[in-house]
Amino acid sequence: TQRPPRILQYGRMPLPALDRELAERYDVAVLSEQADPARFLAGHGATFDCVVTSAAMGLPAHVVDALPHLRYVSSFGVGFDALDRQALLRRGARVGYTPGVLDDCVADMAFALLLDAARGLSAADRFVRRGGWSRQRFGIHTRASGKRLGIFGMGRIGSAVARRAAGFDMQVAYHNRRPVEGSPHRYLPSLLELARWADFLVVTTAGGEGTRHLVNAEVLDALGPQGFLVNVARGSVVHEAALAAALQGGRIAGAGLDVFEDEPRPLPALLALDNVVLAPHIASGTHETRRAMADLVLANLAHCLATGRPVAEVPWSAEAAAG
Ligand code: 8YV
Repeated sequence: TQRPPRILQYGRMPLPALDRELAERYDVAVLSEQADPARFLAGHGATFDCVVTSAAMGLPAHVVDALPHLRYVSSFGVGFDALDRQALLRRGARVGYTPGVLDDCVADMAFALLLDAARGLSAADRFVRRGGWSRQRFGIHTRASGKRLGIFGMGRIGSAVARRAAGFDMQVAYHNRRPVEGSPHRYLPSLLELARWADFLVVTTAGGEGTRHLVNAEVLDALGPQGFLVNVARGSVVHEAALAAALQGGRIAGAGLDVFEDEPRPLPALLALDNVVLAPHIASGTHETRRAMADLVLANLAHCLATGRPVAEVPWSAEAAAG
């Protein structure tokens, strides 16, 4: 009998069942669980040609550089901003990821955050729990239905957000580097114009250097004191300190955030504010979606080993394009 292929797993997977399934199918070493990961890499790096990681963990250059025979990477997630592009291209490694299967759940979360921020749902929950209801009235909030929804990043996830917006009778416009061919939605040629136009600005663009801090103080001021920001993309797209200042000063009305610049550490100033809803990067975190992502991680891996190519390959050239 043949020995199963050797796999270096960078860390624990976002679905525990996948840890078990990988270990059943392959000869897996989990780097994060080695007593001395750096030493393990130095001693055994040359014995691996396959790595499994996740969008959140990424794959830094120093790890790629310690794997001289690396050929395949299978990453759990649609974002690839944390995988070191230069190092992987230098190696000539084929990189698989999991686009498509999480669009609905991420768009659901965008709407959950949007509605929560607009209607003050999390704040209302805190109010009821601390006994506020018997002492005072809960404040009046903002209508979401019928408003203007600006989508920054009209890719697969942005389109799923736009489909949901139809059910809320919202007008939709978007900004991308380029207009999306065939999109029924209004294109605005700058993010600033989109922010000026929108009541709700939802960020669904890719992360990485190309989009870093594009949502800055100027964009937030354009969104204005009645405007709300929702981010389900990457924390790096939003200047978090500028956002905290805008929320604090009432220069925007509120925000809903699933992602942060330095996860798992949201800027402490955000924690003290009642007009922002915070979630711990859970937009894809449903049984159904994480299962579908895990299946694609396994399929990419198996396909690489059988054919030399993953089923879904990272489009490096489109790095800053909408996810
Ligand atoms: C996951 C994500 O939570 O897909 C992505 O890019 O950020 C999320 O879906 C992440 O991949 C888990 O590591």
